[in-house]
Amino acid sequence: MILHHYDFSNYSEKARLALGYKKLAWRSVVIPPVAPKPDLTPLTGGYRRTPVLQIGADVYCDTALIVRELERREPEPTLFPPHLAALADAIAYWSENRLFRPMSLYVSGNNMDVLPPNLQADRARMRGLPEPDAATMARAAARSATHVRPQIAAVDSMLADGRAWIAGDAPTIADLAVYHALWFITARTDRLAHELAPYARIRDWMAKVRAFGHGAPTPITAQDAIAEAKAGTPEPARPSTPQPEDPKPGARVRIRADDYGCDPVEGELAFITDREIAIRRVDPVAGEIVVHFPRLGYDLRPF
Ligand SMILES: N[C@@H](CCC(=O)N[C@@H](CS)C(=O)NCC(=O)O)C(=O)O
Repeated sequence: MILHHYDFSNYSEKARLALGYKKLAWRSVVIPPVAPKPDLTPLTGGYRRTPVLQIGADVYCDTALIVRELERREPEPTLFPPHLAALADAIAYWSENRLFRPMSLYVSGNNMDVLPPNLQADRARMRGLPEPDAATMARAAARSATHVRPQIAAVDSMLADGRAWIAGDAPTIADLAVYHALWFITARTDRLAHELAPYARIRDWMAKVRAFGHGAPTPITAQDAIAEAKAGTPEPARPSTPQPEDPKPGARVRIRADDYGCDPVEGELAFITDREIAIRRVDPVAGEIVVHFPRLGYDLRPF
């Protein structure tokens, strides 16, 4: 397994913790935090977000699918215990789609001096927005603080009944999804550590999640990762369970994220299920690759 990631990426932290929870060995390629990513996009066909999991000539985009793929290959210990999995998915959705955006604006606005200088311009471009100046960033940070604090309090109330983990009596994907949003507060500096100071329960729970560790990474170069893809053969297509409106396997399709970082990936539909969309493409540099996406959060069209 090869994870393409970078240190201060919170979604990468989610994937690293999933690898740690399952005690997996993996190879690590550190990618740039901003576009262009010339050593990543030959593998993904254009997807530029972080992280990406590569296993030979199969490439898994988005942590929603990356963690499911880890689970498929290494079911134990599980992050989807059947009695908690549906609730855990809903909590993860809330954390990543409601809590994290204001968190990101609040934290970034307070750490502009330690972030890469071209980061804000890149993120604005990624969202189709004009580049913000420092005063705009500071105002957005202040507004966002007011949305972050009640949601930190909501996390505290999730733990208030004495449960060990966010969704109940066992670790789930919700622990990783809530953790990475809160990890971001102090990932770069301790300036906002005071936001967690009143919450001993949250801090104790975060220490338990942190203790999952990151598994056993070994560094490799992006060139080695591309060479491995080129030398490999994608896994055979799994059975498809298309819905009536879906394109059929074999169709030419285009897929893109439906929220931000919407660079399209084009190819031939390899298989499609309720959870996963796999697209086969032949890259001039990396050869034949199957790129996998979660269904939810992605827009798939015939092309
Ligand atoms: N839904 C995606 C979101 C990934 C995401 O937004 N990652 C951030 C970094 S933490 C990103 O891609 N930023 C732009 C970049 O790294 O190029 C996932 O779960 O993987």
